[in-house]
Amino acid sequence: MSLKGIIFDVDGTIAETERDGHRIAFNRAFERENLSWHWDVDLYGELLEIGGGKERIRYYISNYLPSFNINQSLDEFIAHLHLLKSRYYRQLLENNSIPLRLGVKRLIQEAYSQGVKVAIASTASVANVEALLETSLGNPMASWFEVIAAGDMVERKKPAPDIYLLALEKLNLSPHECIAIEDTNQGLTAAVKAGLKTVVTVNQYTEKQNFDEAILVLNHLGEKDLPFRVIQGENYGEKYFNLSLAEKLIS
Ligand code: XBP
Repeated sequence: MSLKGIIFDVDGTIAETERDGHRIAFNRAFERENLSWHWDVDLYGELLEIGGGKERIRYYISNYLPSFNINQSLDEFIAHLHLLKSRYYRQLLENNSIPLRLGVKRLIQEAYSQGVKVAIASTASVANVEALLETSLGNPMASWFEVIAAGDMVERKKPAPDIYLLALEKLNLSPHECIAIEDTNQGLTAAVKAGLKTVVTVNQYTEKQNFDEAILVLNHLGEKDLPFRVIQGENYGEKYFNLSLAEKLIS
């Protein structure tokens, strides 16, 4: 098999964490700090254009709150707010873990059992990625990820290719030996710029985005008895996303 690695994006791809996970945690942190900010579902959809929680807060302050002022450094304020938010996010996951998207667990198991490496390339912070993997996959599956490339490990976040390039370097694999799985246009751009063939599984926030550069666009990865719907691309007669389809897509 030429396929040696699968690199997963996290938020929105492995699990639907944005609307009912990160968004809620941001709002709890704002309340805790007595800020009258509230990110509703639609506003959060707009803010998702900005990858990274700290970057998203900074963007919100400069674009939505022009007269906002504080008596401390803005960097420190944002770092503090983000730390609080990350604690609430972990609590949310621990109390009410967010389920994995359809087909994700099966694909990880299939890859692991056939010696295909699995890795993460995410804009979210390492702590938040690990919290999701631990609560949704548990052990030992969470430890099957050979590489977790995430958050501030690179300077430029998606749509820059840096996080995917880092994942490839740590995997010690070249792009043509791997496939990436993403859910957003920014993530797709990052993966494609890193030279990776990329499959997109859309979700509520991303279904209207442009995915022309994807090798395949699906509603989800599917299961034997719950086939995917192909939105764009060739599925080679397969009904759910498996290693055999991945192999054909990278060949
Ligand atoms: C998702 C993101 C993250 C999360 C919040 O990244 O852009 O910023 O929304 O996580 P990906 P943090 O889809 O690449 O996994 O607060 O930890 O940044």
